[in-house]
Amino acid sequence: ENNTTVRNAFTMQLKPGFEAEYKLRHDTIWPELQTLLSESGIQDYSIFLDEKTLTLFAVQKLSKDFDTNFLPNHPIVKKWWSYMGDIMETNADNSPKTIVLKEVFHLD
Ligand code: RM4
Repeated sequence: ENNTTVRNAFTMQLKPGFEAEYKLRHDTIWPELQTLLSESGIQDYSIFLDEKTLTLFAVQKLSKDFDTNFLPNHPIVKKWWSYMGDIMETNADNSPKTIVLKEVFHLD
């Protein structure tokens, strides 16, 4: 990796039976959310599904000056989280339950 980005990874949890729906909602992600995520400094963002456990594995490449407080407080993100809340394990504020992962290996 170069010195202007950092890697970030975390897991979320999908509810049973919503595998296709989760993919569909991301295939048709709101354009305003996509723009917001990019402009916030997420330069690369993938989500993988473990079909056995329904764990969602998210991995991102973030700008070094990425502000972790910006997205969770943005109205578009809050609206997306409320929209997604019926198919994911969530906290009381509709944000997805996440577990931050520790990097143990990287090969460029
Ligand atoms: C996920 C979840 C994440 C969001 C992505 C785009 O379902 O809501 O928080 O970053 O969508």
